[in-house]
Amino acid sequence: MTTPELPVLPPGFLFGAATAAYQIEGAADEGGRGPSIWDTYCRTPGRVARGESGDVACDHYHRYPEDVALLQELGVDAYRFSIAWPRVLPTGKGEVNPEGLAFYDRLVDAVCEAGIEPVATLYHWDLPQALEDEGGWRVRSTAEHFAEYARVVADRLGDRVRRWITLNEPHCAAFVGHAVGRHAPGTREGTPALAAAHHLLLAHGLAARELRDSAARHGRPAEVGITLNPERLVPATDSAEDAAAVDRAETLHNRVWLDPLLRGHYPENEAATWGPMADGSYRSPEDAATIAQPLDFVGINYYRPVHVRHAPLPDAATRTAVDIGVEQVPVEGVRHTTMGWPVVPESFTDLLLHLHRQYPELPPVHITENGSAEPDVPAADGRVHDEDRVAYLRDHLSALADAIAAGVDVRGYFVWSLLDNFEWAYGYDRRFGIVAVDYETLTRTPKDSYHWYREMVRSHRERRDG
Ligand code: GBH
Repeated sequence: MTTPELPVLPPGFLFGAATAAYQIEGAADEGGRGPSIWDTYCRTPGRVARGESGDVACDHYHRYPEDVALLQELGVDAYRFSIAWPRVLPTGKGEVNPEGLAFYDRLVDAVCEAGIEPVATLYHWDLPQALEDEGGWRVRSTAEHFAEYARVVADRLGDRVRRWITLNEPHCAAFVGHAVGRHAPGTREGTPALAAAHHLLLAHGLAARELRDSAARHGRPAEVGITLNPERLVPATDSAEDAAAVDRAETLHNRVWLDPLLRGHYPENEAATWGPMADGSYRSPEDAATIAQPLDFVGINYYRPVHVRHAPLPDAATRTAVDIGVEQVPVEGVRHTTMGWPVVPESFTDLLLHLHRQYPELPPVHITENGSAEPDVPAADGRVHDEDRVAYLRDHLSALADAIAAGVDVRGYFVWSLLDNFEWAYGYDRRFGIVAVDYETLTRTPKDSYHWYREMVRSHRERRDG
């Protein structure tokens, strides 16, 4: 393996790996789990490539001891996983399912016994279907039920889980789910998508309170954060029109989350971005303070830059919350992954510096996801020589080190993903794992990138201890 130089991160920096429940667990009908909006979406013809679903996925629900052993061998400090709300509360509220909680109990025990810190995400897109039937994220009651769920989980796991992530990428849950329609529930709406965004923020705030209350009641430490996917937005030209397009896109992707979370109000160009769609009818005056609670950290998922230009608006009658007069343009002259995403490590540095300058109040950052999907062809020797992924990880960790050197307070990095898994609407053929999964035999095979990352973590620790 060619590892010219390994990126150097500061002492105390945390290394981890990440996964999400619906993408790896399988066992969709076992252990009393209720259906989620992703079960429904996957069963709707034409939604997911080849009609695939998370029904079996990596069968992590049964094979978690093997996966924890892989993490231990990898030598990471922390493991970021998500808890499936419909396993804990099959209809999203009311009666707790003891079997569901018991699974996470066993998982957390195994992770701790391996000497790894468990970092739990409460919501990685698997809303209980019963709550969707009552309006889902479009209605306020879903945020209240989320808080109840947060309390149940914190009371049970809070003796071992110290770091909590309330939501993963609420941008995708709100806008890809309710406006683009490429994620569950798969609708194309205007104001209801903006209401979903607001109720996700509210859910975060209410849950943050519950997590801290639970910790205080039990006399335990707790750190609360949220994971966002802010975009590095680059104008296609230096025209004033494209600059205005970037400004609106910044609001749709970044400011609509960061302004309420860090500053207690929505961005001032809300009306310029959404017009009458952002009527605020779903907001109540005390929500701002609930949302803007102090954050112990913010999680950032980064994969690629997005280049955009001005575009005409569709008819008012068909306009959704993502129709803001902006269109994406291809990024030329760089390699693209199997997701069709351009590989531009410098823009990772740029994004972090941009956020750091724009939000002086930004709390410490954890990179909660970064990685790449590659066509990992197993070699004759039985190994997977994924040198493109090794280069991606190395170059992005260097870009991260550059951002830290320039003053951004980043405390940790979680590679996406430990395992090849169910890549949402793309199904199983997009592979992000540092461990290959054979979906017929469910055999796990560490790729070269796994060995490289292991070496990276080892050399970091040696520097720290040595
Ligand atoms: C993350 O999402 C997720 O947290 C993780 O579960 C996932 O496996 C991983 O990254 C890799 O994709 O608006 O129709 O063009 C990635 C964020 C990127 C999801 C862009 C939605 C846009 C869909 N996403 N994508 S669309």
